[in-house]
Amino acid sequence: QLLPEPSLLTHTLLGALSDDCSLLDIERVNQNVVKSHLETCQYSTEELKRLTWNVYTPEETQSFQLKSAEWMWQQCAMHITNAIQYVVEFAKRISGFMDLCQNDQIILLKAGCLEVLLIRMCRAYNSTNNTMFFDGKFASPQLFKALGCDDLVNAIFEFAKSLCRLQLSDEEMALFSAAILLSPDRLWLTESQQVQKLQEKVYLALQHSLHMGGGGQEKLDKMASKLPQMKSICNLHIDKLEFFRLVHPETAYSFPPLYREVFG
Ligand code: MHQ
Repeated sequence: QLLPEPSLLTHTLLGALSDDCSLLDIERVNQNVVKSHLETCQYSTEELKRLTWNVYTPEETQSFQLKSAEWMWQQCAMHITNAIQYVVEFAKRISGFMDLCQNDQIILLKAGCLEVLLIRMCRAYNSTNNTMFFDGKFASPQLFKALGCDDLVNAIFEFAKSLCRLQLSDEEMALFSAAILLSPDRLWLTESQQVQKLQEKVYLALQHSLHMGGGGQEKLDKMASKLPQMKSICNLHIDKLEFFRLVHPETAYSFPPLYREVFG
């Protein structure tokens, strides 16, 4: 036999490509990232499953629709801020993240936390009835009408639906989130080399985890193909926030400080 088994070849390649990242290293990174994700994902899979049929009634939905834009924005900003705090905790628990300089930690979080939220969101999304977990129950996109950003809300729900189709496991979500958070090409990073090293390890762990599940490369490609969609949702969110700030400066000023810092 001239060619080694694929797994052997992968093994050899990994070994040859990075002496400082053995299979044992990869396993350690995997365990650390998955544990960090599970400890900080806000709602467990079981909890969400148990609540699946807790859907807002048409009356409840209508009462949200009748709220003012200011009130609805305030609520959403509050929930998003709360979720961001969990993402910050996730980042802090990734080995190596806290060894980066504080400047870079902040840059990575500011640039990546909404993308991580978009990945986590597919856990809180139910594709059978197109609803999302919001404030204790599952909500349809129409419930957010008062925000006055139907295009953003629809883009978010569409994205959740398309990501759900990939049927990512918690392990894959964890590693995907960490890889995105540790993007070495974020603007103004001072030690992007160090970030790149961390991202490489997470990426190898993701590759490794996908190969074991079968159909690996195809799934990895599909995951990578979601990145532009995530970018455009982030930009759309910034645009909507900017516009809201113009119309309701005093409400925007009273948004949670963390929300204002991350998106300001
Ligand atoms: C997280 C938990 C979580 C928390 C908040 C701001 C705006 C103009 C529009 C959830 C967005 C409206 C968000 C609150 C709406 C689509 C936002 C508001 C996973 C993500 C999740 C479920 C957020 C999903 C998106 C929601 C519902 O662990």
